[in-house]
Amino acid sequence: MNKTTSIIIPTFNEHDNIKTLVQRLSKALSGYEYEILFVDDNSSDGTAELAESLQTEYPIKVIVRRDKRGLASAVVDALSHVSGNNIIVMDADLQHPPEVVPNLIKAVEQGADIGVASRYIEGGGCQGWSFTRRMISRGAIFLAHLLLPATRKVNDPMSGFFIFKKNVVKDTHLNPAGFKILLEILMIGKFQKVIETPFTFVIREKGESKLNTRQQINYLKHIYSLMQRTGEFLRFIKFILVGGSGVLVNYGLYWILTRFAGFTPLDDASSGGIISGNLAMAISIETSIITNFLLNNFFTFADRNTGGIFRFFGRLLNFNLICLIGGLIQIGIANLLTITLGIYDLIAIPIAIIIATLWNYLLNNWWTWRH
Ligand SMILES: Nc1nc2c(ncn2[C@@H]2O[C@H](COP(=O)(O)OP(=O)(O)OP(=O)(O)O)[C@@H](O)[C@H]2O)c(=O)[nH]1
Ligand SMILES: [Mg+2]
Repeated sequence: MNKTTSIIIPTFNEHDNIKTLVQRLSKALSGYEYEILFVDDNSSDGTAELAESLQTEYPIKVIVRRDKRGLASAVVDALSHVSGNNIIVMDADLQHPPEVVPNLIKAVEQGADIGVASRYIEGGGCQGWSFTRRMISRGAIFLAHLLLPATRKVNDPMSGFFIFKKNVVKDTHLNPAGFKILLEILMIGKFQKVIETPFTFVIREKGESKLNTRQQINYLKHIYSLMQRTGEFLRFIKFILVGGSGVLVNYGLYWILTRFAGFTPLDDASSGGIISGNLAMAISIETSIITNFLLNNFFTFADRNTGGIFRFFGRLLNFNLICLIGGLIQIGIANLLTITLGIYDLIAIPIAIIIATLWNYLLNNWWTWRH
């Protein structure tokens, strides 16, 4: 069994950091079998040359890419050069303390397929971050947890410091845009167990940050691309189709009850339509909620429809509650748009329906059919 750990380190103009990095890694990893792979995107400050000069003393490979840029794609390219079965990814700028690497190796030894050095568990943190950067980071994680359910197992799916077994990415096609390679691996890779180990993301002392607004927009594109590739976008479309079928059930049943089953139509006030018509409507609404629930349970969320009869009824209750609040949201927004803002009702109501539908989808995805 090959026990080598391959440490992939993407670099772009990190000349002033890599010597210290290699020295600290070598100290932290004495007694371990390991190799370091620098993937450099043709830095102009001599990073690759310095890395090559360190090869005489340390187990280092240097890959230089002359026609490409990008952190995540650098990691993917490096994968075809690794000789170890366990692969670590980390930054070159010492923000990922090399002393944490043995803890990541331990995670794999304890049976994890993926080990994440996490800022957002007990004992972890971010040094010197402004309130805004903290909020952006938390918001990015929230978005991933909301839209990409497989990431919910991990508190810090945005971490750039992690380990994984080579098998996790075997026969997969990784295609990340931007910075977030762990996100790609969590969504596309094959794994069972993840262990997180805490670390503090320290301040960069040398060299410059390459994280910019463009990377943050790339992140949104990456989430959308993952939603498409993993079927999460299709799930949303299915939910909408099921919702459409619910409208037909709702309307159709009201028609049957009031025309053929003895209920009085709502507009027939003189012969008791107010009570009987509303009752027919309430029965129709609840029936459509139940048919929507069944279709979503066995179609839209068929892959997450686990557990016995109690879970089933628990979900039905959740679904009812969320749809009820969704209805109130629709009424609230429609009132706000028309009465307070003076918007034409036939424009206001579709807007309110879209918002309520998003609410229904996201909440049910998050809670009723929790992954
Ligand atoms: N090969 C390669 N490496 C890159 C590229 N962009 C960034 N890196 C490396 O990826 C790591 C992380 O980049 P940073 O700029 O430090 O990003 P960050 O740590 O998220 O942001 P800061 O906290 O501002 O430093 C560093 O080792 C960079 O040298 C790139 O386009 N190609
Ligand atoms: Mg950095």
